[in-house]
Amino acid sequence: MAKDPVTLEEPKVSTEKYEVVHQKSEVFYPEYERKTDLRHQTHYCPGCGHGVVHKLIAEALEDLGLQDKTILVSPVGCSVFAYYYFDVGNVQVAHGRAPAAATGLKRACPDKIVISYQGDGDLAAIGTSEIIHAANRGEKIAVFFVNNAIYGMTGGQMAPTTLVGQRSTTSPWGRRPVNEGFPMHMAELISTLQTPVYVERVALSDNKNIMKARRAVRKALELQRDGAGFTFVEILSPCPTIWGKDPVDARKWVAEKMIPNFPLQVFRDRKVEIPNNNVPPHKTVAELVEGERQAAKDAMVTGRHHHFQHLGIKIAGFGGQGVLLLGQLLAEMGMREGLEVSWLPSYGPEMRSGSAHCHVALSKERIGSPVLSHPDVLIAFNEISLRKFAAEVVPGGTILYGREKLPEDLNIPQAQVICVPAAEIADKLGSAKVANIVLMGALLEETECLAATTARQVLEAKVKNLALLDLDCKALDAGRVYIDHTVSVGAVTQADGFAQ
Ligand SMILES: Cc1ncc(C[n+]2csc(CCOP(=O)(O)OP(=O)(O)O)c2C)c(N)n1
Ligand code: SF4
Repeated sequence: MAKDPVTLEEPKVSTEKYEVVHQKSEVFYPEYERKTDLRHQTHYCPGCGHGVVHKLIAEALEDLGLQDKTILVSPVGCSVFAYYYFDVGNVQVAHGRAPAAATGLKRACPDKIVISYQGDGDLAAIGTSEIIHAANRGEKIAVFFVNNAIYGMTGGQMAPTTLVGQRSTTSPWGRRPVNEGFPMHMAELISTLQTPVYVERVALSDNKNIMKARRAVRKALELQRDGAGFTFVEILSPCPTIWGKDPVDARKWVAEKMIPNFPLQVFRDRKVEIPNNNVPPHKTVAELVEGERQAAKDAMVTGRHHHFQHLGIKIAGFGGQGVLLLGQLLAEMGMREGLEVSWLPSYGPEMRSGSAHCHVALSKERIGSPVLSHPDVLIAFNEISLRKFAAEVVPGGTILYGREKLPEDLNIPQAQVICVPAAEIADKLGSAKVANIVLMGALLEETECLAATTARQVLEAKVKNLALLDLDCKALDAGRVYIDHTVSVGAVTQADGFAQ
């Protein structure tokens, strides 16, 4: 006999007899839109401390009336989705970078309350330098540091805060100080710095301690409201799932194992006066952009006709030869002549002698990409760069090679190659340093892409040392004259310096 289909009925629970005393703070969204269903619950595991910390922060923001002024920076870690829950300004950042992002936000919007919410992997491992320097600068941000002694999100790797003897997937025999070092005490570390105004460690081990944590969270936010300075609250927090415990045992573990290792304490609670002299005048981003725009307009050389729609120039050589600077000067000149420009540098970790190149685009239209796969012009300061990039130049393009002769075995059929012994010319003028400006002069003369008068204006604006400016102007002229001479002599063969 066929059975009736089973239907699930909504459980009938009457709330008539009950008064609802626990309500969700209005700082949380009414519904969490992370998923199409389960819009009333977070993604946290049952018994996870993150949910409790969220609640403490939300209630404090609500009670202090700070919801509309708050920007919460959420980290990478289990709390990555905090922005789905808090109805405040939200930014989610790369792993460990929350204090750096919070710094930028607070400096750009000084009247906002900025919160950096971080786990122990995020704050004490990949983000160690960000948190220490933000604390040392005394950034006016509230950091809530949820220490659960493990990487929760990624399945339980050892964190800097993992206890001695505690097992993790990356310390399967238990953490051994001889191999992995001792746990890091971030609240203690930060309280050695001069600038923080408030540093406290609290725990979510039992209701009494949760009430203390509540007070600490509130106090940190009050201090932010009052513009006091850097505040740091470390919260020892259960992670039942990764610890392999039920929620009750996980709380016990916080009390019995974590607190003895990470003592609960107020490490710092004081007003700090930081001398505020010699601070540059504060301008808003809009004022700065407008100022730059006006300066660019004022400096613009108008009325020049450019014979190209788009010109791509690649400049390559060693670090220290002025490769990148030459690109910047050309871009600046292009701007002054009313063109769209881009400058894209690329260099190795070495400051000097490593390879360096840059792409400069000059265009009458907006530039789609600053990367030039096929430049119209290559300025190669040395043989390595010439060999590496010559084939990229477009057919009919131009190569300025900063040596007297081309290597004999090198054949570059598609482009016109002009050899300009820039270092020798610069040397004769008094300094090999201006070889890049010699090449700039050669480029302007050969391609007529930008005016020599603009080059002089840019040099005058950039070079403050008058002797050097004089040398640069001479180098510019010398590069131009060299091309004039080469072209007028005309009959120079490829191996000697000029090739078609
Ligand atoms: C640059 C980068 N490196 C590594 C990761 C992988 N990763 C994601 S979360 C995480 C650790 C999170 O641990 P914790 O900050 O303690 O937060 P919890 O999940 O325990 O709350 C790591 C290493 C990543 N997302 N990005
Ligand atoms: S893994 Fe741990 S920290 Fe992450 S949500 Fe679950 S209990 Fe919380």
